[in-house]
Amino acid sequence: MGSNDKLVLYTNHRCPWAHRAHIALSELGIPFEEEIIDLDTPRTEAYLKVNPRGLVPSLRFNDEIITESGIVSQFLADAYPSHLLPPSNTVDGALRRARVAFFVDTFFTKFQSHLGKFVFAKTDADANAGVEAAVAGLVKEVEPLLKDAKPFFGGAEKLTLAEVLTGSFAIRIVSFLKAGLYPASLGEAISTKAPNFDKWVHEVAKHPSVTSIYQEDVVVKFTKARLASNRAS
Ligand SMILES: N[C@@H](CCC(=O)N[C@@H](CS)C(=O)NCC(=O)O)C(=O)O
Repeated sequence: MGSNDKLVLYTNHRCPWAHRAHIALSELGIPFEEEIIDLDTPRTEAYLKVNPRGLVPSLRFNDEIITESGIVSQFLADAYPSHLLPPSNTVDGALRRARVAFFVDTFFTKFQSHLGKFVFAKTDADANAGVEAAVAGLVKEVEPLLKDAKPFFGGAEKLTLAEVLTGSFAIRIVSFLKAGLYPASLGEAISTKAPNFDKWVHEVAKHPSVTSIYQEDVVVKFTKARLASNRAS
């Protein structure tokens, strides 16, 4: 794509989905403007015209609007071929897309979706069941896919689209364990039963493109408050 392209990212730095677009833009080194959307108040009419769902992120690319974090990230990786993903019209590019898509799908359906239940659970029993299911999915399904990760997906030297799409969740796992938000048993299970993931998650969590907009204290405080209110209700 051309150097005259104008990109505006509608975002909020607290949001793990919007964080995906920031990781992609940082890795691609594309200049962009940022418009912060306040998620604590109703969306403005102007923003609802950009994204009628009222969610972040959205991307304005010249006169076009693209919404949904996975679609925004894939668009950026396709529009600006790079180390994140080779061009799609090559066998290598098509295969990488298949491998990345399978990893990201496995990460979310077998692992992260169970971990997500921890924060939203109303009882300790449900929360612990979520962590147990997450560990089972991690060990059986995610860990084998990171076998050659040295340190990034598929043995890459730099972040790939796989880390663009999962990195914001990886950094939260490390933060939430450190802050005692997730139980220590999760950290122990990761280090003893999923060594490939253990290495990968810590590499990803310290990468500058992943840390750049991440405000750990804000996210941890917000998540602690959410967890407490879910348990109280
Ligand atoms: N599937 C969407 C999810 C985006 C999403 O849930 N964003 C949240 C913030 S993390 C949001 O905008 N929420 C609006 C609200 O809470 O009113 C995506 O991947 O872009």
